Order: sequence, then structure tokens, then C-alpha cells
Amino acid sequence: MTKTNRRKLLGSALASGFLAQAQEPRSLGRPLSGYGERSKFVRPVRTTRVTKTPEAGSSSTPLADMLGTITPSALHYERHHAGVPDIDPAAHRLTIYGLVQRPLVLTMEEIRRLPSVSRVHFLECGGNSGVEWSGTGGPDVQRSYGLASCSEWTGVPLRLLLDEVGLQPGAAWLIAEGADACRMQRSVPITAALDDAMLAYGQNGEPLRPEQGFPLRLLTPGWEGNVQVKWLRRLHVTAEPYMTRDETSKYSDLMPDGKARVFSLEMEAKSIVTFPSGGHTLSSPGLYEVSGLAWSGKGRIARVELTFDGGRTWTNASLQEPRLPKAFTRFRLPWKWDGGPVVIASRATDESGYVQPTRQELVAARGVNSGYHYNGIKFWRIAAGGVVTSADA
Ligand SMILES: Nc1nc2c(c(=O)[nH]1)N[C@H]1C(S)=C(S)[C@@H](COP(=O)(O)O)O[C@H]1N2
Ligand SMILES: [Mo]
Repeated sequence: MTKTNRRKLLGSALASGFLAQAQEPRSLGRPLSGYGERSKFVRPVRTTRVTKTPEAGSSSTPLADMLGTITPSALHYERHHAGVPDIDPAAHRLTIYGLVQRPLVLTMEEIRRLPSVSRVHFLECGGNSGVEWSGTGGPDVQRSYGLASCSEWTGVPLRLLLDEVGLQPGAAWLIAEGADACRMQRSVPITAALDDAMLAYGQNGEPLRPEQGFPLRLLTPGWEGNVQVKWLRRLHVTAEPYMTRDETSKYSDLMPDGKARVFSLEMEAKSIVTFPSGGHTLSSPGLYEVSGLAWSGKGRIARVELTFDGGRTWTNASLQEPRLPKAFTRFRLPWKWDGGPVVIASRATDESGYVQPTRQELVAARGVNSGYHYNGIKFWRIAAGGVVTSADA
């Protein structure tokens, strides 16, 4: 944005605002409070989708209303298979057993005494953007991309606990089990633990929210949400996976040849323009900041390109620093809308060189039988009147 442009945009607003403020009456504000609430004028909420009962379903983060990269804990997406249990941390135990030298039962107090780390990571359900496989496309960011959020997590590196129990030869999988009513179980390759997995008890400066697994969850950064078992109560070290319901009938990808990809855990590079996006209306031609989020389960985001002509030409957006591995990265680009129809999209490249594919490329590789792991480029159409809709609709 040039200085003159900025002055034109801000000058008249400043002058009229200043005069109005000088004449406003003043009254005392509200008293202090123990736990803060956002302004009553700020309204974005999670939208919920239940499957069969209110306890089994998901809720989506209003990503198009988010600023920066951190998702407020109260707006972190949720995915529960049997509701949110109310767990007393004093009564909670984590048991590590199986192919280990010294099985362990740990209290939360003991876990909190161990050396800890804090790291920012995204969490994304493998089913996020599943609606995009159909080709008709989700109408807005929240409904189609909202099963992804990003927090600062605090916990104990899993590697440290596995060193403590001592792995026996042949130990290759961890079966993580939750304390919720469905006893959610997932088989997790032990390679994750030896990399950057942690047992998280903190989220954005507080203990985990109950919805995110209070008092303890498994975090395997960059992998699909489903393996990141909440309300974690058991880690069974085994030589083979269990082949549980959630890794066979669910969270596996049916390929065109009738075979299924299983344990397709890594979330590949993805990005979405959050402004302007479906549901927005641009009020007038002129200056805007195009913005959005990019992330990759392989590491850092290296580049995000934007197109304003439906994918014919691309231009680099600027990336917010620091670009953290396996975390949301905010991208931005000042843009002048001339009032005409435009089709915009973003395309992310991660530090491994992986480039976010088009929907056509994804479908050519995987067909349309799978509801999971959709990371195709998403196009938004801005009509002459300023109304923004999904370009695939
Ligand atoms: N114990 C337990 N862990 C669970 C689940 C669950 O229902 N029970 N849902 C999984 C799924 S499918 C996802 S996508 C993530 C969602 O984590 P969140 O609710 O903190 O966003 O948790 C995973 N861990
Ligand atoms: Mo999920």
C-alpha cells in the first residue's frame, strides 16, 4: 500500500471520528472479574454437527474470523466420539505397559514434575474439508475447513517417558487409549514418539480444555487428529497395530482400485484464503488485505502463492514470521479490487518441496471414495457486486 493510498483511506475517517468522540458522555465501566470474557460485540462461535447423538459429532472453528495464527482455546474445533468426560486430575492415571522393561503407572502430579516443553502446532481432523471431495465444495471456510485449529501445547516429550520405561526389542507401535466412554483406541507408530510427540497437559497457557482432552492427551504433531487420543489413560507398547475400528472402518482411505490406504497419518500441505471467502461481501471496490492460513504436517511452510485469475497466474504472498514447523502460518497480500468478477485461491508449498495439489490432481491420484485427507486448492469467486461464494459450487 502506498502512503497516499493509506492517507486517503484513513484521513476522512480520522477527522470525523475525532469530533464525535470529543462530545461523547462518559460512564464507569464494569468491575474486575476473575476469568475474562470477550467483548459482547465479538460473536464468532463454533458451529456444531452431530452425527447420531449429541455426544458424537464435531464442531468447527470459525477460521475466517481468526486473527494471527493461534486459535483461542474456547474456539478450538472439537471431535468427540462419546462426549466430553469430566475427569478429576487427582484420580487420573496413565499406564504404560507391554513391550517395556519397567511398566509405569503415573499420576498427573508425577507427569507435571517431569521436564516439559511448549510448542505451537496445528491439529487437523483427517476428515477436514471432506465435503470438497464431492466437487460442489463447501460454502464457507468454517464449514469446510474448520476442523483445524492451532494452539501452543505444553507437555512432556513422549520420548522421555519411553526412555524411562525402556523399550523391549520389537517394540514398534503404541496403542493409545482414552478414558472416554468409547475408550477411543488408535495404534500409533513409535517413530512419532521418537520424533516430536508429547503428552500434552497445557493449551495456550492454561491446562487443556476438557474438550481437548483434560487432563492429558497424546499429541503427534502433523498427523491426523484422530491418533491424538484425548483423556489419555493407557499406552500399550506392542509389535503390531491393533487394527481398531477407528483405523480400519474409519480414518482409512478407499482407493479407486478397491484397496484402502491405512495409517495415512501425515497431513499434507494445505492453505485456504480466509478473507475474502465464502459468505463475505466486499462493500466497495478499492483496497483490501487478502489473508489466509497455511500449514503442513511435514514441517514449515516455505511459500504461499495467490491467484486472482482462477489459477492462470500466481504471485507470492508475504508470510508471517516466525514460521514454525507443523503450525499455522498466516499469509497476507494487499490487493486492490477493481469491482469486477475475480476468482481467487492460495497454493502452499512446504519446506520439503511438496506443493498443494489441485482437486483434479488429488482425484486423479486417489479417486473420490475417500472422505479423508483432502488438501486441494480452494477457489473463491467474487462476483461484480462483491458477494463471495465457493467457485466450485
Ligand atoms: N479419547 C478420544 N480421543 C480422541 C477423539 C475421541 O473421540 N476420543 N477424537 C479424535 C478425533 S477424530 C480428532 S479429529 C481429535 C480432535 O481433537 P479436538 O477435539 O481437541 O479438536 O481428537 C481425537 N482424539
Ligand atoms: Mo478426526
